Amino acid sequence: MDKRFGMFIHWGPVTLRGTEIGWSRGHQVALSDYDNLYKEFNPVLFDADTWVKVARDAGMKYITITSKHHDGFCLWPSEFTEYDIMATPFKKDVLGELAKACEKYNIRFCIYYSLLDWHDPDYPMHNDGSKELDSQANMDKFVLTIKNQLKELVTNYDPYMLWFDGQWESPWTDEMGADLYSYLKGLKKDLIINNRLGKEMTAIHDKEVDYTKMIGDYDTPEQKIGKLNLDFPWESCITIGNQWAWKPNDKLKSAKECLHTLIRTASGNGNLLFNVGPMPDGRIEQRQTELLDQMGHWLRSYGESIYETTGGPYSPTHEYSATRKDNKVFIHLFQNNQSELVLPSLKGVTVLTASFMNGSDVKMKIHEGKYNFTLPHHLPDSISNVLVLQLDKPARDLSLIR
Ligand code: H79
Repeated sequence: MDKRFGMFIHWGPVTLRGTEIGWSRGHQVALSDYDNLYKEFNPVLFDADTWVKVARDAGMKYITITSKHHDGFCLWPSEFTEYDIMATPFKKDVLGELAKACEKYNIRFCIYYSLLDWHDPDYPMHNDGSKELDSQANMDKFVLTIKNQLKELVTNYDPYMLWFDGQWESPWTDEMGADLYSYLKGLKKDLIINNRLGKEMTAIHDKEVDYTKMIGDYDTPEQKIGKLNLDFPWESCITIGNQWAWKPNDKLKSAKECLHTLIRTASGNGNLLFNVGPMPDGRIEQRQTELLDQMGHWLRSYGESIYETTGGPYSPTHEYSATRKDNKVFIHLFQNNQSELVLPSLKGVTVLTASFMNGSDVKMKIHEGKYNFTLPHHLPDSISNVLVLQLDKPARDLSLIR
């Protein structure tokens, strides 16, 4: 959790059509077309070092790549299927090259793996939204295949984390999830595994979760920022544009939205797994790398307020959110046209100084149990500003102010 910021990569033959990897098969793209795209998948401009450097320069500490998404196509040479990268004209081990580059640049290498598979006849559902279960399918056999593939992945690429998906479908059960969890920990005991081995998760809907029912080490809110939680680790996965897989001219978030997404995540004590979708030729689109560069630029000045911090003590509002570390509370300001900021005072500590990170001191008055900060007309940073409260005691011990 101290790493705070990782890169999610969704990639595969579907990028040749520019439609979504998770639900365009048999919809925007005809089945017969979709299932033959691998024959044309030839990303000759793929360079693992370049991808990893983009992540590193953005301030990301780990990379999680789709080894196999719901469509069943595998980005590594797998002994247990023909439907993999070796069947394409490209014939290179994308996962292997990426794992090696991650090692070289000290970035943690992590693997996404979908538990459903539209391509494998043993899995009972053969497309997105299937209503009927195929009686010819064999879930026991399918689970064996999954275990074989995962053993292959863990043995060959030594991932730091595994990111499962698709466990909401009816053929998958919590029993299978619990069994797979202990199987994987048996293969590598310090492997970190997300909670999509079991049904209980925050996911897309804002439902209250029962942490005792979860199977996995951390929660995975999808396309939304998780709630402030100091007790259970979480990581939000969020796209830089609208689609997971590359889409030409996809509407991307602004640099400010990208940064505020990261800041709000850290303020909730969570991680951000920020998704990019590389193009079918193997490059990450320049519009995406430019945004990531801007995040990296900001983080080089303000990283102390993000990495290795704890969320809170203030609950996030539309105006601000907070992180803390050592004797400091960092107040992240989301607006830049305020003349004043009022915060409830912190109990049992004294604010020694208040100043802008990379800027000047800020005038603070205490009035009726509240801190009143006078904010200048011109703020030091054009994208996102941080007010630092220097305390006389460690900020970590402060209770949350809801
Ligand atoms: O890989 C990306 C998406 O392609 C994949 N997850 C991210 C990381 C994804 N596949 N499908 N979906 C997302 C949408 C699934 C939504 C739902 Fe449900 C499944 C709605 C109802 C069933 C799971 C259970 C989520 C909410 C309840």
